[in-house]
Amino acid sequence: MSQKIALITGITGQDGAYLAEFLLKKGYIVHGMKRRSSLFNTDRIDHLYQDPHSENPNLILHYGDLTDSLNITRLIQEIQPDEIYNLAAMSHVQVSFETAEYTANADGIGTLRILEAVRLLGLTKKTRIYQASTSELYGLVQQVPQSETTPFYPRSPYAVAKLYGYWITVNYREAYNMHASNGILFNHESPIRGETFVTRKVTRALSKIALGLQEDVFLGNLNSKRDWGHAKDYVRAMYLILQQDKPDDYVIATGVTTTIRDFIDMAAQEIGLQIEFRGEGADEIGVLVNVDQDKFIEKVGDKYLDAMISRAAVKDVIVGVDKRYFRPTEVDLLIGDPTKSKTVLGWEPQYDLPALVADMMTSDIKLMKKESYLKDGGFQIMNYFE
Ligand code: NDP
Ligand code: GDR
Repeated sequence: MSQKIALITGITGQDGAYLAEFLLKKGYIVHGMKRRSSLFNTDRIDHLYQDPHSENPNLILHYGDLTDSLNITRLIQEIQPDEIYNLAAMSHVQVSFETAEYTANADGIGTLRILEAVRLLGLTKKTRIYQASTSELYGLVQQVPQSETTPFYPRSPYAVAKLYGYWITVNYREAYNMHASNGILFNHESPIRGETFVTRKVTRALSKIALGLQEDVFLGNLNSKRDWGHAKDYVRAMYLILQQDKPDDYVIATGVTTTIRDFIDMAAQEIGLQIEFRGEGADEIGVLVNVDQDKFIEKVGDKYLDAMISRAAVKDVIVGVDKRYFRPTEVDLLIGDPTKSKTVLGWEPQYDLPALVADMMTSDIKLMKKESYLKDGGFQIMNYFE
């Protein structure tokens, strides 16, 4: 059988990187669309990169942008993909309030551009399309837990743009008989999650705090609840959706929901730090009250222990709230019902939340230790604050 050909938009993002790795292992030829940027932006896929001069590379990157119809049409014509995974998006909910028009263009109309290109090129029988839909569609939730039949109520320009993407995918499926499906994915995270999403912001910050590279971290709404899974499990679901005989829409979630506050607590405990939260709303703080010394030494090292014990002795503040991170309209509670994906796709996540937290903390401690060595060696380290 000849090798299957996939096109991944958003290949330089978290999901694009995991999906590319997954499909390459399955023997696919993977084409990825990346945006031109003034710095290299392929960190997440560099380990998969093959020199284009090598014989028959299986990973091929192309410049492109979801806002450029001609580019998309030309790429699809050249590549003639069996499967398109449309993962590219301006994916930050809070940023979408500041860049609403661009978000609508990329996340909403961008989806239309792909569907229409496949139709115009006469590829409706050959090319299957996966659309990266989102639990943000449920927004102000109308039902708990949320399933494929729960009505949508989007609460941000991002979610409204994705609502268009969802429905135009359904419409092209029904109007032109296309194999086009939505994965309604709930939040999924990993060690390569973007640094400004809350989980990664927390795991990075706690790692830096433990290593004495940072004093504290400021966050927004600690009360909201999310259903968090591991991105590695979620890209497997994307693949399974496109292997079905019939196109359809699926919720991918764990069915467990947790507050941001509890996530911080779990991440801190993973390295032996105990945080107590005091106060409410914008006045809430998280203070360091205890250090599990054996755990801290095992996970972080003894070099940094005394400093942490001293901070715990005075109940030092390590988490603060900054109203800047509050959203004009918030999504308070997400919890998905993955029954359909489990029964129809046979999808089962391998990571639960504790395993996800452990994976992220282990990785960020390692990453920040590198920074620490650089600092000790007299080199400047960057402070990537939001
Ligand atoms: P990331 O933000 O990590 O990656 C987004 C990708 O899209 C990056 O490769 C980015 O390129 C690219 N991109 C952004 N704008 C454009 C554009 N105009 N043209 C072409 N490429 C563009 O997102 P994730 O990997 O986390 O998510 C993948 C998809 O799934 C997104 O569509 C997201 O909205 C959706 N989703 C994500 C969930 C999650 O919890 N992670 C849950 C549900 C849905 P660059 O690297 O240059 O910025
Ligand atoms: P979300 O993820 O908006 O659910 O979108 P994010 O991690 O940004 O926020 C989750 C919740 O945490 C609260 N929060 C903070 N969020 C950020 N980013 N930074 C903070 O400092 C902070 N403090 C508290 C937020 O208010 C929110 O309630 C993600 C993206 O990947 C989308 O693309 C995807 O569609 C959805 O998940 C499912």
